[in-house]
Amino acid sequence: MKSLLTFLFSFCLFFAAVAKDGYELWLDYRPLENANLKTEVDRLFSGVFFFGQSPTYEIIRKELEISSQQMIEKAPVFSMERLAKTQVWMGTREELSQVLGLDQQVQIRELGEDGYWRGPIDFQGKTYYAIVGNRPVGVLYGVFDWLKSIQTETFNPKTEKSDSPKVKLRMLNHWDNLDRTVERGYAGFSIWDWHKLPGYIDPRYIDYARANASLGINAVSLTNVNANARILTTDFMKKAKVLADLFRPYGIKVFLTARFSAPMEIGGLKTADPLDPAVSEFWKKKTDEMYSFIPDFGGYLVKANSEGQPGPHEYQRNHAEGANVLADALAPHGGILIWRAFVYSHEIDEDRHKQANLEFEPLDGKFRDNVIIQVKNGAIDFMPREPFHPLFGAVKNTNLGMEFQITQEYLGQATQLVYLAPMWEEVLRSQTYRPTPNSTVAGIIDGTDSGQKLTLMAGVSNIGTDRNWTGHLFGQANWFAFGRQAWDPYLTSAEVAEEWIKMTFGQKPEALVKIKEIMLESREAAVNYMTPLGLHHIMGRSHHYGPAPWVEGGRADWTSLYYHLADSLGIGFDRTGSGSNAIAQYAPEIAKAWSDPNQIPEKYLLWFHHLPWDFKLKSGKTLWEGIGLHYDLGVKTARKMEADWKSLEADLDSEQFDHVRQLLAIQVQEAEWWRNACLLYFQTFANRPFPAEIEKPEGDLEYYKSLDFPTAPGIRPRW
Ligand code: BDP
Repeated sequence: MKSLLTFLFSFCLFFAAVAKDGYELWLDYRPLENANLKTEVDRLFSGVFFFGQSPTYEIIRKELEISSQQMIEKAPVFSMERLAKTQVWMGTREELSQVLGLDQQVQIRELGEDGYWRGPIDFQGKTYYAIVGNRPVGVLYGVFDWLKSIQTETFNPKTEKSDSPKVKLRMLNHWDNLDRTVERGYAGFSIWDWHKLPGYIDPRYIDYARANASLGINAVSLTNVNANARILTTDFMKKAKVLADLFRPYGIKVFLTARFSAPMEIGGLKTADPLDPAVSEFWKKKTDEMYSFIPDFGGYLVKANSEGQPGPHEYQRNHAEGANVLADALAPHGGILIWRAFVYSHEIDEDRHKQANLEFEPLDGKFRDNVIIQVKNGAIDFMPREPFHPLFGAVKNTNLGMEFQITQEYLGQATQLVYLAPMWEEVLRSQTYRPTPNSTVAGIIDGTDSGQKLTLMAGVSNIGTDRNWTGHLFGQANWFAFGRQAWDPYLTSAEVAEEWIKMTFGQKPEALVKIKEIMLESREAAVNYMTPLGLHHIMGRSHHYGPAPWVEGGRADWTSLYYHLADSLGIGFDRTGSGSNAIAQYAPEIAKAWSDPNQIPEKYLLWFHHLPWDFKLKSGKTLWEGIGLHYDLGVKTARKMEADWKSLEADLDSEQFDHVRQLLAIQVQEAEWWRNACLLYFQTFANRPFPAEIEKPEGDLEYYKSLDFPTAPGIRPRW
């Protein structure tokens, strides 16, 4: 018995050493196989010299230790002296000023506070490889980029590279509750263990910071936008301070969500009216206290007057009045107030699509300079496909930030492989025609078109306590891609995918090609089997898992019928001039083209138009047939993704392979479920046979309607 246990134990140990459980993320440095590269890396790691001192340099040292051991099975050598035996130089521009030419100093200065330069420097007859930033964190970003180039085998010691982020705040928004449940979280519980803080520091906090820094993510909001005022009490500030102290050397600032009614809930006031002097005094004192614990506190993120959250409307004040009182409290400390534009109310008799613009356009220019309005990518709610939010381009004197959702609330949660970067790329590249004819969403949020200085890209986190952080291994690709696109919104989803694949699975060319294909087709597949041709918001009630186009009753804007409006004549939401006219919130060029069902890109057709079932699509098929063909194509693509993955068994780590294989089998079933349920349901209105080319949905509608998911994850406890 004993020997069996010993055997099992050593087997587990052995297995743990070889199998990949995903914990290392994209920082799982692999042994270098390319001999020349290995020799070069060996040489460079044999003498690394830091020109200054900083806690951030300690982090770099650790990263070099880990990567060197894993890539060349040797510890790096840190030189004590800048010349002898030294190969690599690291430091800030100022620290290296004696060895940098004047031109080079100017060039590096222009890269700004987070930029870096890396490349060869000739000095006194010898060539050194240098990584230089304007601040230590710039050096850290340069080092991560350098290590990435080694991992992806693109490193060339003879060439220079410089880079700097295009967006100032690259931020994760955690929707984590203080009891560790995570709203719309599909990867376990919150990684913030508030109960054990401030005394206990979970090593995960460091690994989390390291992963973010490797992407250039420099801000995190720790708590749910459906906020709990308790986070602003002294006890919780002490806890948050521990995290802020840990994250600081990684260049990451902490933000917290502020509940608008906090002055009443934790301040003992009778009102939260933003124009009441006692309320502004509350926010001022609270904020001063916060900065006494966290001197570089980032600021607050606020959801107000949305989905039942308190806000200024309770006091007949507008969003600017509400935001400014918090912004004024933050301003003396250099803090930023992020106020969300995700506002809508079922009590307002207006298409939900229009409500944010109706509220915010008239307030243009009324927000303080340190306010950023954080706008979701689309006007409804992170649907598998939405046209870009019409607020982008509609205001001139207001800072606008982007909010993407990394957690896959509406895109397969944690059972589906859906690579989200193509969706973000689509949004970022959308032409807004305002403020200039060539303006794009990316140009507005990075300031090139809008001129705004305070820029932000936020992503709702998909991180939890699951061993692999994101539930689905490919959820990591979405965290990675978000960070990369926040750094540079002009990167393509294909190049980002390639980086992530090489860093996660290694260099095997066939695997690279196939995995990239799987990733790049995954989002369109999901749109096809969930909500093709502009359909939206037809998922399960409250948990949002799976299809439920039949949801009706209760709050209208939380039903499916509100959005698809299917009847015996046709389907779709008329948002043109003959309907809600939400289309008029876009630039006239867009409004004009999209008002015509024959000109609008078909991917947005039913988003803006209610059309007869026999409407002719560009393919010559009727709308009813087209809907069927899209659903069917989605299922077929999901099956192809599964088959392609299975063909890679020999090239991949067995644990990674099997994890994704099982989930892809679920994804295929879920794709079939979406197709069958939606087509059977819509057929009750269309009253037409299914197109001959598609697989007939099996089961009957009653079966799909009867499905119930009481244990579906990610729902707010109070729902
Ligand atoms: C929706 C989610 C809800 C969030 C809300 C928000 O279903 O849980 O609270 O967005 O962004 O997508 O505030």
